[in-house]
Amino acid sequence: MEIYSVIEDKVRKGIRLSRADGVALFACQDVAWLGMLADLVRQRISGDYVYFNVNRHINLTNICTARCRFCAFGCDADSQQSYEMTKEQVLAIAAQAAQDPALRELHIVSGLHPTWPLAYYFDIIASLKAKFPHLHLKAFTAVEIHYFAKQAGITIEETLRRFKAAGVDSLPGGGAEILSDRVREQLCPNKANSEEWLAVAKAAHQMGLRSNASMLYGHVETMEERVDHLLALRELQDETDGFQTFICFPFHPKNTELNEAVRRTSLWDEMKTMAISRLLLDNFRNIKAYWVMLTLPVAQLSLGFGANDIDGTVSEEKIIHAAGGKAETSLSQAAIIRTIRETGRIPVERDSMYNIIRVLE
Ligand code: V47
Repeated sequence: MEIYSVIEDKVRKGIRLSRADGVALFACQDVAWLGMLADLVRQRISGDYVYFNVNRHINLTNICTARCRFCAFGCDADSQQSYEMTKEQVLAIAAQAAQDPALRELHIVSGLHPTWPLAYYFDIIASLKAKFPHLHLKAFTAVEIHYFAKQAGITIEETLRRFKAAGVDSLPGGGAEILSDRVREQLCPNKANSEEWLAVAKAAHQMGLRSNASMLYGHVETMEERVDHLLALRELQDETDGFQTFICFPFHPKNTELNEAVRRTSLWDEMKTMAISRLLLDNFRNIKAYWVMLTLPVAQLSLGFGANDIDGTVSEEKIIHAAGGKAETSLSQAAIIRTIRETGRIPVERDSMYNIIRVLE
């Protein structure tokens, strides 16, 4: 049997795909077939529900010591674009967002600030928790946690333990980029490496903090490196079952150092990558089509390529818009619900742990 018939047979029987299968899938240009297979797995794992949540992004600062070559958001302290939020500003943003009684989550991701002490972050988290105990705080990527621990000279476990005690409820999935030291050496040598990113996720899961996983693709990586990235996540998920969702981020080159060298990848590649992620990550319940990154029509199309989650209302996205992101910076619940309904699926409002708030049959 040729490899694609073998793969289809495996998917239909629920047999795990191998590395060679993953590489073969990336070489396949039959995007309709890939979508059909991914949709079959999506249907089997999560049925017709498509999840969204009501959330607010807050980026405490864009000053960043890592200065990754793919990032247009981070800058040096003396840049004209740099900003730092005070605790009062953060609380004011949260208070304004919390006027919407539907708000359930604050998503907090920032640059790696050179001088802010760890106590500053604990204070912000503890103050947010005290004022808004009903809000889930999804805060600090594995890269940030790794950086904070190093700065403070304490272990990853101790850093996570203190953040959990202060009020962090889960970790967002950013900073994974491509888990390959070759790629990281080229793109982001000044932050957690592959092993360190995975070690933080594992430590978080082991202490009961769930996290998300992501992949930033469409830059200097090979297809084999995409497959190895997905398999590294799958292996850790086998061990901990602590990842809630997987998100793939197509690289946006505008205003980054790579703008001249790399073109934004195609819609074709975006759909293939979405589908192959769904197929390889057989132990992930949720695949998120992050509309901010993809734009809303592409996020909608992704629901036919394995995705079952469309993220949230977001409000004021900064990271992707700095890199030329074309989607809105915020969406109403009505727009999200309409987008899901147009696909014939059932919109489901969820909380940050994927508990169902309401099913909009
Ligand atoms: O870590 C940065 C990526 C991430 C670019 O966990 C870029 O639910 C494309 O973590 N082109 C930050 N991607 C966003 C993030 C996130 C967003 C939404 C939901 C969740 C979640 C997490 O964005 C970074 C990096 O991987 N990124 N620059 C760029 N130019």
